[in-house]
Amino acid sequence: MIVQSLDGVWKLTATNAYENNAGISSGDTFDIAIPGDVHFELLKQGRIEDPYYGTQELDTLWIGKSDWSIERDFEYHRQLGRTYLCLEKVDTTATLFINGMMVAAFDNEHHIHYLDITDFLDEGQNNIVFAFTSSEKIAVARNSRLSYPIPCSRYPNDSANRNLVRKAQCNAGWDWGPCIMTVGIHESVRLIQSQDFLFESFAAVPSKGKGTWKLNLELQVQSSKACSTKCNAVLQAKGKRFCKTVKLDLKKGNHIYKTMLEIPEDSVDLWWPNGYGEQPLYTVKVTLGEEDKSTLGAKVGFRTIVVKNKPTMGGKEMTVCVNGKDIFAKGANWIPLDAIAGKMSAERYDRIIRDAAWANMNMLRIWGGGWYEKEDFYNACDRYGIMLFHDMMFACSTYPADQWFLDSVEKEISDQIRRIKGHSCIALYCGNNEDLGALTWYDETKADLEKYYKDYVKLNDDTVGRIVVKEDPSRMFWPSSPCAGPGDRSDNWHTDGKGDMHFWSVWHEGKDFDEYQNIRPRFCSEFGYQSFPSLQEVKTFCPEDQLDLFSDVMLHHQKNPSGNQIITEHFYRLFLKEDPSLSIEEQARKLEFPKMLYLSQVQQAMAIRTAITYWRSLTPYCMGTLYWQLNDVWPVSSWSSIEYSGRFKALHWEARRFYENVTPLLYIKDNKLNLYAVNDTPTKKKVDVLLMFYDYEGNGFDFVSYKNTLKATSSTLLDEIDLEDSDLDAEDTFCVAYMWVDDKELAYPLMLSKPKDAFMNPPELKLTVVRKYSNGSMDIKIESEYPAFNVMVESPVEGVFSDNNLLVLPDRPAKIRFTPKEAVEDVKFSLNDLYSATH
Ligand code: BMA
Repeated sequence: MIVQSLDGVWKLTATNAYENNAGISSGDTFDIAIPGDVHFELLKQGRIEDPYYGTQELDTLWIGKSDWSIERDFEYHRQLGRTYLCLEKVDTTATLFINGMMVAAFDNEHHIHYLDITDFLDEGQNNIVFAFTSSEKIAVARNSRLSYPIPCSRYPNDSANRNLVRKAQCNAGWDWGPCIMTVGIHESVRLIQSQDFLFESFAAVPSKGKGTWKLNLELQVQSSKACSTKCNAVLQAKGKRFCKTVKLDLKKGNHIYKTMLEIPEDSVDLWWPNGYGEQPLYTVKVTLGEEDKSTLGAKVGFRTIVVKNKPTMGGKEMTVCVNGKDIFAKGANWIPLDAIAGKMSAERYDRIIRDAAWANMNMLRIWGGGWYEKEDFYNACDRYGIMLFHDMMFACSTYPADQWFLDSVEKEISDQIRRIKGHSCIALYCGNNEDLGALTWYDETKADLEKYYKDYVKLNDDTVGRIVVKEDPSRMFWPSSPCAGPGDRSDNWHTDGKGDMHFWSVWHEGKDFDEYQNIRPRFCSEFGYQSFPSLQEVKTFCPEDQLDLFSDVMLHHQKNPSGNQIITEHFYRLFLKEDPSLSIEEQARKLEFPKMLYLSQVQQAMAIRTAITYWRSLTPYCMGTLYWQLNDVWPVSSWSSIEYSGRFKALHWEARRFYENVTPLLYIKDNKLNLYAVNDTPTKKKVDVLLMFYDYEGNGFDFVSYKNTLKATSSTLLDEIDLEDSDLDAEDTFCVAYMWVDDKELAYPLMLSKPKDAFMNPPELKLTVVRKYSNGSMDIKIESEYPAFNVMVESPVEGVFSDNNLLVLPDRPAKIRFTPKEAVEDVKFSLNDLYSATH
């Protein structure tokens, strides 16, 4: 086998440039690095302004409306029988020419191609061209030919009919994302020469036997003729090598060949989700061929994983069970890493997945409006023990059920499942995001629900589901998120007893945070609350004269039309006394901009904490919470807990606390203060808990202590205090639940009234750098005169804090560490706290 990379500098031509203010005309040519995309390249060369800055997204919309070609010349010398062109993530509608001859046409970004191009190649110089037609134009043309409408959800600034082209749906714009209709090839382009066959890929999926592990190997081979060959599989584990050699009789064409390596159970250690143990990964290599050999390798983790969906406790559970242990799924929803594919990198994937694991998450849901992720993403999830709830890439829409579409989807699903199923992190597959619900969203569908439901079933159950199960029967196929289970059309936005829920009544319907306590979900796979980015983040896209919530730029970076209003209106429910003579917008306009940014983040953290605290207290009735959303594709006001730049919002700091494996949970419901202790681990835990009551001067005036042994995977009610009957003065009391478990001390504060009614005092915070290390890190101490809540330390230089969003009590200063990216002499830290932001 001979591999020749075609990566490197190609030539980009604007073959049909749409009207633009970048001075680019049809026929203009540029260099382009492949893998890469047009936006990334033009930005890198300074040909377009940064679409993430100001309102400049609008100035780059023309790129997606234009046609482009990407081409290069290359040397080729035939040495072996056949030559194949290997392609992935060709984005999207394109025709491939080699030496002027048409080879193939593409219109699904999620397809993987191994094209035998031997007969198109010349000895010596060759030319390869990908001629891209605007996906947007194709989508609009397809729409005009439909015999009945196929509606999808639309966003303030979007590309029409995105549901008629198979590319990442959020490229067309979303309620947190810009419209950036990428064009390009996002993975390496390779030519492979081989004698009789091409060993395209293999997947290694472990299954448990009696006292053994079976490593099921599936090899995908394309053969130019019937022949027989040798297959040699080697697994390296704990200093041992396990091998198997079999003879394979290859048939002409594309086929899957199966073989299996069986090893004693104790020759490998188990792979566990984050928080439950280690994530050992073992290397397996498969070699095919004798003289002309091809070897492919993979890393595999040994674990069993099932999703239970049995009728239990009066409904239907959704419980992830790994190695026989039920796991409370803790995490968030994942959207693509960046709106511009060229900006994604292995380092960024590693950092953000590590940051999810740092926050005690063990699961992410790959949301169906993005794409089947890059290998770097799955590898990071395998390494950090982050399980995946994996949607197939359909979201918030109806889709065609015509044969051409079904055929395209069939190849998409089988290509992708074959590619990803070897990853230990994948827990379950799901048909789509909200498409079942979307059937009731549009006038067209409401008018003929049964017709659209039939189409939905044809695509989702009969095509997507069928292929998923055929390609990987080792995982559950969950029909849609949310849903109550196969064939059940319940409204899982509001019905809570079965399957997974998307609970949006607080954000989209404007209910109070208490509303989270009015449902008892079995698994809540989406619920979110927006916040603004931090001031430093805002400054990356907003000029000084636009630092105002209602400026054009800030409004442009808020893609949820009611977003700012929902956030600011809620400030007056929670934090600020209303001025009845003014409207909420007039009041909000008077607030200081930086304070609003901070306050919105504290508010978001409170919302999500309220939900998760209550739902975790329902363990094991509820067995999963995945908030919306972990990350951002560009700097924007959104539901994320990590900003585009990677900086944590208050919510992400809070997530590490509310997702602790063993933790106190404190909440008020129906005017009763509930104290729970939850234990997610598979073993008993001895805990000491102290519930301390303080006034706002900081005096601890009462306490109750508890000693308990918590059962595995359980939630234990330690106390319920009726606030009505107690003599506690809610407005002058907050409490802190302290827990000592293993070597940790945890502290979980709660105010007994709304912050706006609490008698908080100005804390007079004092920050001191108490120690500096040679690597530039510094230890910081924060002291206060009076109790200070949600203290956020910010640094003007880039770096990492060890903790933030802190509770500082007069006799309990906070101590954290800051490690700047590059060593600096002094850092001028700034501080925010709840009192100062609201007075
Ligand atoms: C959910 C998601 C997304 C959306 C989010 C916020 O339901 O599935 O489509 O971004 O709501 O509105």
